[in-house]
Amino acid sequence: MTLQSSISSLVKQLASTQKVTVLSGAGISAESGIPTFRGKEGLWKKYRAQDLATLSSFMKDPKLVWEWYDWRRKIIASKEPNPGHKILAKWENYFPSFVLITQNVDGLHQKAGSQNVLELHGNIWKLRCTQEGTLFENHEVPLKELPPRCPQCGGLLRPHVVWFGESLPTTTLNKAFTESSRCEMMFSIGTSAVVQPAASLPLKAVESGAKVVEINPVSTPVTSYSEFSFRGNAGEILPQIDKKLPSEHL
Ligand code: BJW
Repeated sequence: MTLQSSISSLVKQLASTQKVTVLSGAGISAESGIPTFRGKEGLWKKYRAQDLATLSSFMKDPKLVWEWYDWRRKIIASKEPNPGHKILAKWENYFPSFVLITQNVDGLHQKAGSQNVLELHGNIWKLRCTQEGTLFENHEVPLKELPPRCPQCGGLLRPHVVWFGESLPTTTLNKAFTESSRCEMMFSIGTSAVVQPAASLPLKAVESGAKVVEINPVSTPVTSYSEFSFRGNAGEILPQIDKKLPSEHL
């Protein structure tokens, strides 16, 4: 099947699909210029996850961990959503039920206009007090003081992200599993699908009777059970799907 005939076949099914759930990962922001984690140019090729993305590494050297996050915040602050983010924002108002679950912490889905985003791994623009748990939204780039301190109690602030070995936010995770099990079509976009528990969501969908659509330049564990597997960039494939959709949903 050619790319265009696969897209046409998917669009035929999407036209009568009421419930769509999407799981996105770092790859959807790659075309905006934000590095992914794995793969040739991934962050984990240059930096060790165990030195920068665990609570113990943070407690050992908060300044080092914050320097890395401050550098990433600087990169992200200068980037804009790409056509992939924008189509997903548009689909929120197109499908009768549309849920966007993301592993990304960059906030680009919201910047593109998505309003209901389930952030599984937190948000890099929020800081959390390690003493009292208070959350602060903070867009300062670069941060004035590294590591930053809580303006209320002076405690150490940490990035409000989920590190390895930490639990995902319970309510958000439960919603993500519910929405994966009740959808008719689940998109897995720009994720290597190796980090648990997020990686189990497309599997949950397929086990609950949904069809899975993958968009990724390379194959992943999701490929084997996907009904449609598009080998390409999200910012190119999503606009092609969108272009073929009827202007209004049935
Ligand atoms: C494109 C593209 C384009 C490129 N268009 N696509 C052994 C077995 C099973 C589980 C475990 C295990 N040992 C430990 C665990 C648990 C662990 C885990 O899953 N580890 C695995 C790596 C083995 N998980 C956890 O610790 C989680 N917590 C948890 O499970 O708690 C309970 C528990 C604790 C301890 C033990 C057991 C249970 C927490 C996970 C937290 C992940 N945190 C990070 C950092 C977030 C903060 C930050 O940003 O700094 O989250 S790691 C990093 O990976 C980040 C991402 O959200 C996450 C997923 O990555 P993603 O999004 O898939 O990106 P990539 O780079 O991997 O892939 C990009 C893809 O895009 C590629 O496929 C490209 O091809 C593609 N692409 N351009 C479309 N234009």
